Amino acid sequence: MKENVFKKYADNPVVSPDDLPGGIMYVLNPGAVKHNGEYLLMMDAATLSTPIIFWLARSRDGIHFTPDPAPVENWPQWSAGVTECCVYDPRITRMGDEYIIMYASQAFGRGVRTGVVRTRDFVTFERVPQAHTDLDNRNSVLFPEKINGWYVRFDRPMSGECDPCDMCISYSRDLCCWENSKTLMTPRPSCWDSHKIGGGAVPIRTDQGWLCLYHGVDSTCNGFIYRLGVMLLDLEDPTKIIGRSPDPVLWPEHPYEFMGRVPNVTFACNALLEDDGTVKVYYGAADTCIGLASASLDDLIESCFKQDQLKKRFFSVVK
Ligand code: BMA
Repeated sequence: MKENVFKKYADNPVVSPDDLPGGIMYVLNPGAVKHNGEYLLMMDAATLSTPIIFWLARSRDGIHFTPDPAPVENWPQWSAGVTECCVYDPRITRMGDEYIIMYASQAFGRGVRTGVVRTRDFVTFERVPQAHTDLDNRNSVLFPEKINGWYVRFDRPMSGECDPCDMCISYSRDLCCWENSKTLMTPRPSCWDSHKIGGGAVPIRTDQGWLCLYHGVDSTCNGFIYRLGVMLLDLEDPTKIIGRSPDPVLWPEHPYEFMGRVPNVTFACNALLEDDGTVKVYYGAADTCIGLASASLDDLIESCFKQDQLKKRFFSVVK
């Protein structure tokens, strides 16, 4: 192993709390898109005493970002008496000329659920009502196209914050009502993704299948470690796993990833494919700042087919 599929930008982090005004202490886990010739990050941001809000940052070169002077305004409230008190981990999917944002939405005394909001310009936002309560479900990531007439998303039903979780896939005709939920993948015993797993970036269409980055959590006696893995899913039937990397492709290895609000965390909500075949990821590091890492699409696809010889020899549990 020890072979870094993703190369991290040498001057990471690319966004730090000090870049934002107003006592922001933590900035993390952005959704990312290219919009109007700019790289746009929609970041989680929090002070010591306020819950997480969304904050935009923009860049012409994908490296040097300027945060907006103020957080996102005009974020639509839930109807039906649900008051959102905390929002986080936005995944932004472009469909046609609009963006659909799926994110974790926490309401006073009502747990966490997936919120769905659409925008064309990141100035005005419109909520897509969810047909049922869909409580205790987050890490939702919408595929960038309908498959056989269905919207498709990853999601991750959960019980407690620290409990083991599987990664699921669900379908919808209208983005409101989600059905036909199936377990897509489970944690692998004795591996880096042994405790819980969940969606990461919006899937990228390749000629070999949907390339998907996901997060895997390992539980140690000193806490969790969050790493990123990659898998390929069938283009026509994304419940079919074509390949899953035995090793993580990105993991905490630098002080800014080890130290912060939550140590040992690398967590991604985006993956941007460039014209030259490079995949850029803006990832949350230690729940405190944002790093940039790049990999070639070909290397990521190859990782999905790799066999881990050592594990194959010693552990029968690894698929
Ligand atoms: C997950 C999410 C992320 C966070 C990560 C590590 O469960 O809540 O927002 O980055 O934990 O703390």
